[in-house]
Amino acid sequence: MSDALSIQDYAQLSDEECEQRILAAREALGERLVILGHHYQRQEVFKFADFAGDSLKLSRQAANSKAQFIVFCGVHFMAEVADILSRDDQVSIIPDLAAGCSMADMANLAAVERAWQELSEVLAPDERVTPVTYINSAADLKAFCGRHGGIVCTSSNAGKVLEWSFAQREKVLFFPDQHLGRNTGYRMGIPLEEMVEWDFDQPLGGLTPEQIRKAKIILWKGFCSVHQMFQPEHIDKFKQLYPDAKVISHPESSFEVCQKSDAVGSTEMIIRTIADSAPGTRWLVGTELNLVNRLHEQFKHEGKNIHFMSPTVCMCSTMFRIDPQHLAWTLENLVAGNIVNQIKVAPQEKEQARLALQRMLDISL
Ligand code: CIZ
Ligand code: SF4
Repeated sequence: MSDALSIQDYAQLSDEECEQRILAAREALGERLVILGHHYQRQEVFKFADFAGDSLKLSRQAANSKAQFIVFCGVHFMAEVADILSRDDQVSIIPDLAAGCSMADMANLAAVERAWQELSEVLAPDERVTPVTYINSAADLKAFCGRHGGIVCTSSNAGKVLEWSFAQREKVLFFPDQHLGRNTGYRMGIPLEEMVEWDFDQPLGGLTPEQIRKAKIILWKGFCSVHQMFQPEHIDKFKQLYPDAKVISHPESSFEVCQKSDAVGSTEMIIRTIADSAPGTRWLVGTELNLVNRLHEQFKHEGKNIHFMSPTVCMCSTMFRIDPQHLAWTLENLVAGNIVNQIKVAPQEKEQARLALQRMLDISL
């Protein structure tokens, strides 16, 4: 172990210099290292990934790999999931600790515990409400779900997870993303009036006891700042220009956008659907820009036309924090025997969070 190398010394390096150093460090670390790249990562970083995928697929990869060091090019909650699902001797690392998720930050343990407490003034939540957290949430919220008979979901399995949840208890408290909750609930046949919004800044979520008693799903008022940029008008304008084109959106987009889309699904589903479509198909895609740009590059040779839904450039700014400079810094530190930016979930929290994740894995195989 030597003194840790400082990130300041990397800030001025060009992407090309970083590339050489990343490749050399990767070579030196060999099988001790696995680099995971989320679909929303910028290409300059994504190209170094040993595995690409959504948060869940990547965490599974990590847990099944022999590697000692799991370098997660994604955001904080993903590196936490990798730590929770991996073996004790594996180390989960994020190249920049500031790569959080603004949606995940919209729900915290204190606010969710307060909500649970307030709900108990109206009904007995531990008997009547299944707490469901989207994987885009901190580990302590996954642990909350673990100890209250709840579960985690991703955008690929939210429907199955809600079915499981209703088989346990009559209602669901869904956090932090109202849109994924509403879009999935509606698709299952739950009318909009039976899905109420919990405003975490208001006493009793801004709801009356009567509204809570009648609700099937209580939706936390969180959202993704990237996916909320997509508007139904973008779809209308596009369809005027290209009446035969198809529209595909991520379920973190608003209800109105999802209703106007031909297909709605997770990043993995979006990629699969476009890959399986016929040559010549034109798509309007409502998800993060880096993924849409990559799809455009990947499929233009098959004559598929891929368009981004918003007229403004909207990227996930926290994903963007992972750059070649931080990746080079992380890997060269590992070569020098220094572990930087390890993400380590506390043991009890880890056990309870794993329980909630395991319930999800058991039903979504
Ligand atoms: O679960 C993920 O990786 C995210 C954030 C989105 C998706 O649909 O894959
Ligand atoms: Fe979070 Fe939205 Fe970024 Fe996904 S795109 S990581 S939900 S802020």
